[in-house]
Amino acid sequence: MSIQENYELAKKAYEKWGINVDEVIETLKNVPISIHCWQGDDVGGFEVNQKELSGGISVTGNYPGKASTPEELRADLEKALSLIPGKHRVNLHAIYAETNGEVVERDQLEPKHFENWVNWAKENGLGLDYNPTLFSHPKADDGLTLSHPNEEIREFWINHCIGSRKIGEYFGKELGTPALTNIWIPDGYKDIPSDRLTPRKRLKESLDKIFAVEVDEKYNLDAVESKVFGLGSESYVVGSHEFYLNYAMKNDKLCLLDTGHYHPTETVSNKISSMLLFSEKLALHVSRPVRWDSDHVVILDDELKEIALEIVRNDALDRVIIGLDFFDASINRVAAWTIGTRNMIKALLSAMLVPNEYLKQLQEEGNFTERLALMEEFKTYPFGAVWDYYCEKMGVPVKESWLEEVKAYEQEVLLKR
Ligand code: RNT
Ligand code: ZN
Repeated sequence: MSIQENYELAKKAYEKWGINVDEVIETLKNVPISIHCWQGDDVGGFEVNQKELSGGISVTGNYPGKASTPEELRADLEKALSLIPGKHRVNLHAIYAETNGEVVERDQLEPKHFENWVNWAKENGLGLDYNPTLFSHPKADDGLTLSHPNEEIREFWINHCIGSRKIGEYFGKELGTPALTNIWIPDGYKDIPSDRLTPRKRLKESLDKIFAVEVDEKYNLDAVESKVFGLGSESYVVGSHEFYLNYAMKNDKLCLLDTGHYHPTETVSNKISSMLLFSEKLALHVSRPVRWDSDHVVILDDELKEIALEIVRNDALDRVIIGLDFFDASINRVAAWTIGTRNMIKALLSAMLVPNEYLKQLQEEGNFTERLALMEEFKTYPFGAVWDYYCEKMGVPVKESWLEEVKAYEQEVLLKR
């Protein structure tokens, strides 16, 4: 049976439940995923005085073919994007600036250092998002940045963050879609602190200074990302969930929830509805923690599906900004992007192919038997047939055939580096 025939059959099965599959496909087409550039080079970046990755995050593996120039990274991204259905965004970090071999301190970075990225984004019809980089730098060696006791160090990072918001604004203006500029800092302590308050007070003051500078929200949206622990900050993280949740609510900023930044039995899927009741927009870093914040490639697991359901059934596709955040150097990096992003899209599609309104109604009526029965039965509905049709329609490889393209790219490009 052809993809089309399978699709027609699947469509009938869903239509019985009032799901308009053609409409679902139209909706899905317009949901952008922000693809993180840093999977392509193990969070390396292109700084002239490149330092080792720090900040309590870590990439393991040494799969060959890592991108080491902006041209290579963009070529790899283009390859991955050609295997992923839909129009998406690329998420950059300050360390991916292009400075023509010159040393440019992070607090001196300007839009011009991202001109090539912007031109490339225009050519490829992509939006761009941004992150200041507050790690892999001598001024972050103490494991403290915006909350550092030393004022000079704090000022340096404050200025870097202000400059970053302007770079985000530049992206938004040039590309006609607002950039999300997300601040994540590694600040914390390995061992039990004797004072939890003072560093948090300093972080609060630093953020106030960063956001005191006017940047047009039409072009740039600010987000803050919390964390529960990192390597070397096991006992205390200054920018905890409660810290940023309160900060964001009071100051009208976006909270960014990274799925690897909570206690192991705590789920981001269960947080989305609460967040949406109190703020217009919410940002996500979809990642996969395995026993810890390990940043494994996103798979189509129960939590990913639940996150997608929470976005879809709460009608929040334009309120939740979906970004990815994983870095695995033990497998082909183009494949890592492709697998992770396709899975995110699959999860959204599968969430749209559920009679969400009817299931809500059953819950309201207290009919938990039918609720459970249907939720389970829908797990084996022919979602794969719709996914295959969607890939074909969007002009990207169907099923695992994308892997052949990655293998060829590996032979022709990656292994020759
Ligand atoms: C670290 C945070 C952060 C980084 C990126 C590189 O734990 O998740 O988002 O992964 O900024
Ligand atoms: Zn993250």
